[in-house]
Amino acid sequence: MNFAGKIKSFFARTHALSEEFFEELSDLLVEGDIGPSEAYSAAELLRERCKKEKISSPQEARARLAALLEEILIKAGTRPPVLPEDTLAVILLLGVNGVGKTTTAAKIAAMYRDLGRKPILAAADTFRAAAIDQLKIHGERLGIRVVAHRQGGDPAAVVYDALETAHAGGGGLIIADTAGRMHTKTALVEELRKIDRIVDTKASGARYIKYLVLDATTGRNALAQAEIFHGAVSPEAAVLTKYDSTARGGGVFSLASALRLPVAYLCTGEKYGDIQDFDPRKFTREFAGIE
Ligand SMILES: Nc1nc2c(ncn2[C@@H]2O[C@H](COP(=O)(O)OP(=O)(O)OP(=O)(O)O)[C@@H](O)[C@H]2O)c(=O)[nH]1
Ligand SMILES: [Mg+2]
Repeated sequence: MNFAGKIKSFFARTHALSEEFFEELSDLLVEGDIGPSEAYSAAELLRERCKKEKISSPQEARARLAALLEEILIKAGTRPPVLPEDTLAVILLLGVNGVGKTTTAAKIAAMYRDLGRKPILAAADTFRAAAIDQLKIHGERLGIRVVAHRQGGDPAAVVYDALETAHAGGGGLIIADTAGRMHTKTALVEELRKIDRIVDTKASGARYIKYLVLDATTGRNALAQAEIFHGAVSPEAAVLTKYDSTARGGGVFSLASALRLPVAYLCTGEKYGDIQDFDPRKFTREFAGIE
């Protein structure tokens, strides 16, 4: 049985809010990819609230659980930023191999194109030749300009060029794909600092956003990746991909409570339209098996 099925049947079969109920719930939350300490704290907090509010039915307890999990997300902040049209914005997509950075770059570009903006895709993944071609194909399909250099080039130089293009053409929005090799912390920091410096000097007034792309199917591993990137490059928010391929996704609560890292977007497929603003209420209710 998948996680959604398990949580539904747990609340359907449990009649009393006993000690075992909260213990079992804590274990179940861990199965849903919430970190063990966060799961324990959530179950404890729920127990206290149910006692205080004299709640005795599992259905009511579930609604309270959803509410308290939603609070955790809201505390970390959630909405994707609104990008003012008169300010240049640079969006950088970061993350390890294969999480969906390039696909997400294309999705975000398509989304802004549909909003009437003129995004530019920057192929700052210069590590693999195929990565540059992959972004160019997206650009052709979407009718979006792609700034690219040769394989092995300097990613920061690609961003520099994209900034020049944006200034010259008035595009105003750069979405940069980056390489997905498993960075060592120092290499990652160095590469990113260089891009930071370019953006700071060349476009000091720009809105500069770093998104950490995380694959929902990797469960607890995604949190470990987030910890490394968070310490090294301080991403503003996460993008959770491949949510269509998992029924769990509880790692989002750990991201929020342990790292204060909110989720900006949820991706649910390989098509350009398969991206949505992260909705904490909807996500939490689904997680708790309410919808
Ligand atoms: N089902 C599903 N597949 C996705 C989603 N996002 C990306 N993918 C797929 O995941 C695979 C990897 O996506 P990429 O965008 O190439 O990932 P990347 O992070 O750029 O990979 P590297 O550049 O190799 O590090 C591709 O087959 C995508 O189609 C999603 O939300 N759902
Ligand atoms: Mg890529």
